[in-house]
Amino acid sequence: MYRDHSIGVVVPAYNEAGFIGDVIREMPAYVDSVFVVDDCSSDTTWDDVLEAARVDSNQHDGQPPRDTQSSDVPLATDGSGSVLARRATVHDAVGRVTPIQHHENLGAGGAIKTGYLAALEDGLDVTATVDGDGQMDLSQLSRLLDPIVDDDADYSKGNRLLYPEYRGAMPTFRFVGNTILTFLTKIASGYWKTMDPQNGYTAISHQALATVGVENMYEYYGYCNDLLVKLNVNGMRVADVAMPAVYGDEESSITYTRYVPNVSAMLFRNFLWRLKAKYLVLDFHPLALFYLLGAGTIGVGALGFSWTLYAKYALNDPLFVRTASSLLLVSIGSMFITLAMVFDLKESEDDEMAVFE
Ligand SMILES: Nc1nc2c(ncn2[C@@H]2O[C@H](COP(=O)(O)OP(=O)(O)OP(=O)(O)O)[C@@H](O)[C@H]2O)c(=O)[nH]1
Ligand SMILES: [Mg+2]
Repeated sequence: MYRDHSIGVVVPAYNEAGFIGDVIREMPAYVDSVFVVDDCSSDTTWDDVLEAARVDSNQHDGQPPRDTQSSDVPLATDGSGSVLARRATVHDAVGRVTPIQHHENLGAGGAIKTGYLAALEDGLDVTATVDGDGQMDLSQLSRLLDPIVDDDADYSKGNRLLYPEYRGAMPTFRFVGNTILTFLTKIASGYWKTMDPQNGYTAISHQALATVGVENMYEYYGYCNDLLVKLNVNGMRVADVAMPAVYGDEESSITYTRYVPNVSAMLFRNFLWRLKAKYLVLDFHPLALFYLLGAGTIGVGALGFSWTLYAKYALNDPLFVRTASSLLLVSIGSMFITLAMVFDLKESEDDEMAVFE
């Protein structure tokens, strides 16, 4: 228990032999349940998990088992068992560690989703996510839990970009990819002050987890970005907690040239869904129309400019009037979009907080 709240930690693990054991053994004593999800590793990750769970359970021997309240959230079923049972085998807990094995490799987001489903069933007050490669400093976990326990936020996440010395620790190619996705996620999610949206060090309240629809979570690497959009539509408060990143001996397996386009496409779909759900269906705000009008006007302006160039070089028509009209349309469209962004920013302004050192 942490300040009278039961705490679960989801640890996704894929080929993390040599790292995962330390993550489990170093889990703070106040954590009640650890859901380690082995994503069909081909190395000794699973054996390491069981061994570390036994060591951890011996260390915590004598502590009374946590009194779990049963979840008030029924998990979706299709007649063949729960979503959780269809995707993974949940083994008996060894002390506070519940080892879970995927039936097939489902990726980092897929492993988080499985862990979230297990945490929801257990009805834990707060569920954190900690990677199995040791990149997250566990002494910082309480800083993610505090905003939720204090009821200042429903979701909190690490932010490795707030201070120059933290940013400096990030390799350049990652920093560029992160900056692009930070900007796109601001637009898509409506959390305009939130940075470093790919940060997998997070904590979420039971209520928020029950609300966001875990069954439909995106399973590729952009799962954190996807979650932010869903949190925004549901009016959840987000805390961005400044913290350093730890880069050690682990090997990066992210292919940024695939990652950035894939996540960008998902964010675009999510953005359109958010506008529709938040501003047209659940409530109404003209900003959704401003966005559409702005995009349409810019589109017409751009087409007009292409025609202008064609007319100039193929038909030798004069350039000036057509160019001026196209530019005017692009400017008007940009004004509509800026206005929409300002309104959108205002809408979620009170739902965002930054936690500094
Ligand atoms: N690469 C990879 N990781 C997975 C997969 N399934 C679960 N994971 C786990 O998801 C977590 C995050 O994956 P990482 O590859 O470390 O992603 P990252 O931390 O954003 O990127 P790095 O900075 O390269 O470590 C780790 O704990 C992995 O073990 C998978 O299919 N592939
Ligand atoms: Mg990692």
